Amino acid sequence: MLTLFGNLDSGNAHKVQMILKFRDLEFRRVNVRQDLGHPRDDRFLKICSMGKIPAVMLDDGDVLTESGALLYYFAQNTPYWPTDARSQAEVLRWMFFEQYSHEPAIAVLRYLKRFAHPKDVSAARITELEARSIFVLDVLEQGLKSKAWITGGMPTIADLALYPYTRLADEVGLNVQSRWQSISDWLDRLQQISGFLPVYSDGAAQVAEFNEYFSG
Ligand SMILES: N[C@@H](CCC(=O)N[C@@H](CS)C(=O)NCC(=O)O)C(=O)O
Repeated sequence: MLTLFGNLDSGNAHKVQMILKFRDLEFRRVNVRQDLGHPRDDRFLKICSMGKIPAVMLDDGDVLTESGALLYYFAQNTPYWPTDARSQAEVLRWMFFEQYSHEPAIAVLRYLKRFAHPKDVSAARITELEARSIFVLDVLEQGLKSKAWITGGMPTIADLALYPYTRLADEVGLNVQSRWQSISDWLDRLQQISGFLPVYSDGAAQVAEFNEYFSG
């Protein structure tokens, strides 16, 4: 069975859960928790030298990391990864935007507001990230104005990549429903796809705690 290393607070891990559920692929989850320092534990670093979740161990023991690479891998031969080069480039364009602009604004803001120790968080940094988060949501709103999905008429892994941290933006005081109508409609649309897994939900068939898995 596939093994996903990640926790339920992580939007990056949630992207992988989403594609696995859409693909109806069974997996177990190892609960790798940032608040307990698990990503930098030597035992985890042997699996993922980058020290980040999500990571997926395939049936043959091979390990793949990075949420975008995992989305790409599991979307092969499905409508979530289009077949022509221009459409693929469009999907990648939005996925790079997610990794370079969207996630570093909203996910980092969420991390600082929800999980970091207040002494490590400056008001100036919060103000800067709030402005960047508003900017990326404006970009996404523009992108979704005239289409159902971010790259056109069909949902792709670009939508899955953008979903979790956009959905979680309300946790940092960015009320998507009242300010970004096209994004709000897109969130509703995605949530209606058969097999959709809501944020914070566990799609795993089995869950192992970190120490349990690594002592086994
Ligand atoms: N580019 C990576 C980012 C992964 C990432 O930042 N993961 C966070 C949790 S959401 C993490 O593991 N942080 C642990 C750390 O940096 O110590 C991806 O998209 O998978």
